[in-house]
Amino acid sequence: MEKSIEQIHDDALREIEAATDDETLKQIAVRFLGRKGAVTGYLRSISQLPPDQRPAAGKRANEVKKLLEAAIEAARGRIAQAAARAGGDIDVSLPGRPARAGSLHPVTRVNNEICTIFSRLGFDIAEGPEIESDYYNFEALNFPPHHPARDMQDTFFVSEAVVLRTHTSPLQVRVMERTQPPVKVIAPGKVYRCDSDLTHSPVFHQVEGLLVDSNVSFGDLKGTLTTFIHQLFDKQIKLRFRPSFFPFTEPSAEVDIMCVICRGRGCRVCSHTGWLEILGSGMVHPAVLENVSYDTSRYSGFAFGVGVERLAMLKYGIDDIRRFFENDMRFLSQF
Ligand code: 2NL
Repeated sequence: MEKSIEQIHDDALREIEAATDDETLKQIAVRFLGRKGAVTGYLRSISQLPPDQRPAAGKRANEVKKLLEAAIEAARGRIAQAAARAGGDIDVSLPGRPARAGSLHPVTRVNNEICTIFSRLGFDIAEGPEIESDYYNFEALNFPPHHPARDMQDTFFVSEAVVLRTHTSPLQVRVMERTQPPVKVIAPGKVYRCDSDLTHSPVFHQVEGLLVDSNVSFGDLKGTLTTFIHQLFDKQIKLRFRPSFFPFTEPSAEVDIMCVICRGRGCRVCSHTGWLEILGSGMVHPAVLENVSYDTSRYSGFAFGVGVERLAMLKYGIDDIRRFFENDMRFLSQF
């Protein structure tokens, strides 16, 4: 017998510890534990020992075999870890990939700002159906049957008596039907008109406001809208009220604000007038109040309507309304 089992054990452990790759480990396993390996050779040679030494020698040789198998397995783990650290499969020191955060659509942002401003002024927020009856969209709002304003609005008809709402006023009619004054409500939402170009989209967002109480004057309307514009843009922005016409208000006024792009000096956006048309408003027509059975000798009110896309275009300097609806991530991620 050339080598003692202890000698084989020591030699193998030294080689296993020195190994730095899997291939070397495999060769070590073959040379020591394989069919023609050192440990296997030793086990065969036990038969040549005196009978009384054989059991102890066999037991120890089997122990060594187990110890070496475990040592090789441990070395395999050590080598895999070292490889990973040196740029293998997983580099645990890499910074994490940041999750892509979404952002609110500019129309949603401006809509929320408008709602926040009016909430702070004490207005409730009403929501309701986009598919409306002719009654709520037109008749209750003092558009007589066959009134030219119905064509003027370029309405999408679902059937003869059902339309896609052309404004959010019908919501306010529903609120008035179920509550007695004081009523102080805004109605944000999608509205539909058969119209499409640089500044018109067939679907757009509107916020309408309504206040009905005793002793409501045109001065209250002016004060409320002035506060609103000053909070949405800034306190330097001037407003002017021009006579206008809507079937549902009397008197009616269109509200212009000082151009927020050139601050009144004149530019392309305001067509060199220094002013921008942004709101429709007026004192609620008594016929509208009568349609919801309000006592017109006790109550009066003001109302207004504003297009959200129009405000968002001015706030962010966007010149084509269609940008809002194209879902171009490069455009949307700027907000
Ligand atoms: C515009 C015009 C306006 C109203 C909306 C209203 C609602 C009720 C009664 C009376 Cl329930 N009026 N809303 C009043 C005046 C103008 O909107 O050009 N909007 C973009």
